[in-house]
Amino acid sequence: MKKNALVEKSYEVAKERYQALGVNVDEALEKLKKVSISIHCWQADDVTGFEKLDNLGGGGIQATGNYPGKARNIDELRKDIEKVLTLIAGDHRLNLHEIYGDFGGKAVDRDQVEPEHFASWMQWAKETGLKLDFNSTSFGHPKSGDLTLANPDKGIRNFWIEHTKRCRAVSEAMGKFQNDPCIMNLWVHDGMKDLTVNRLMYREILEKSLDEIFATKYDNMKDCMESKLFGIALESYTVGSHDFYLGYGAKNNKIVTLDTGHFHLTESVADKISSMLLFIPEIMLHVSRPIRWDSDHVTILNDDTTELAKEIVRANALDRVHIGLDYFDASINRIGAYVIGIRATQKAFLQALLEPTATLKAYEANGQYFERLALLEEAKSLPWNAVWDYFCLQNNIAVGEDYITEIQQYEKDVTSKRN
Ligand code: RNT
Ligand code: ZN
Repeated sequence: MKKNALVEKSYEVAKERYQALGVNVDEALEKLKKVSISIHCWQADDVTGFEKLDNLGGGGIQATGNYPGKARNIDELRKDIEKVLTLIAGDHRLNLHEIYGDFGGKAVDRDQVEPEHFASWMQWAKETGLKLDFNSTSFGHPKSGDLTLANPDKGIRNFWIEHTKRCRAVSEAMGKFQNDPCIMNLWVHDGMKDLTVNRLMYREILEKSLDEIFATKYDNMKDCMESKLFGIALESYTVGSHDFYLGYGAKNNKIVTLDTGHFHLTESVADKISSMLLFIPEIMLHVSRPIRWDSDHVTILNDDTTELAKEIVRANALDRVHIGLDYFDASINRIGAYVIGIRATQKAFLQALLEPTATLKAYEANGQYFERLALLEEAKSLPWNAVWDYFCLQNNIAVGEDYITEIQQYEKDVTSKRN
């Protein structure tokens, strides 16, 4: 039997199996199609960006590996993203960082950025069927140091405040252009390597900086703020901790970003969803995969990812949780890295959408805990994969592992020729 016919046949069988458990598979597929993923632009070039400032310095972030073929300019990055889009189903978003602006070969410092530097991105995104999200960039700059928005030095702090304000204006322009709010993520690495005594003071400064940055109200952009546990060379103290931003978000009605790589490895990020949604308007996700520490490995279909998706679906919160990816593996084919991570995230949401949640909730309400555990176990091996294959077929994209050869071909034709 031909592969497509096999996929269709398996789907029909799977559908009946799910139906018997009260799960509507077609409905799940429709919902999955609407799960929009904010694809991070920085996997394509290892978080380098296209700034023309000579004096790139200052830490904050780091990609490891040197697999050949990274995007060297805007055109190459766009080509790579276009290739990725041919291998995934659904309507998605592209998440840009400020350092990816179209600066036309000019040195535009971070406190000089304007919406016009993203005009070509907006146009291209429109033509490509993508919506844009945005990020201010406080790392990789001579003024980055260990402290940016939380810096007691007024000159440095004001430089980053100005940068972040301008990034909000860029986001507003993007949101207006695409007629859909642009979500702007604010992550600063601010912290200290060693034992920090005045932990309060830096947090007070960060709070004041944020108040100043957010003073302008916009209609076409939404702010979110991302915490971190620690950074390399900043191991002892992070000014913008989870508690800090959760508190700030709850008090000021701001979106909080959860990067799944930014917590203690035994901490469940999935369990945060239902608590946080009671107190903040929305959540932004950076779905990643920590190994030993925040290592930003490619997202895969593991328990962390599936539990996260399930919690969002169980809380009926697909409209309040924005799904973005954040990893940068420079040691493997970068287009492949994108496709694996996006597909894994979609598979996690598909599994969540196919869960017999109503039955599970009823068992729980009745105190039938054996039944709840048994069905949770059985649900893991229900034929969701047949539904996944059908989803790919239905959307005219490579089914199963077929995308491997397509990426190999693109490598042969395109990325291997970059050096
Ligand atoms: C860093 C944060 C942040 C960055 C991007 C590039 O630890 O996760 O989201 O990865 O801004
Ligand atoms: Zn992140």
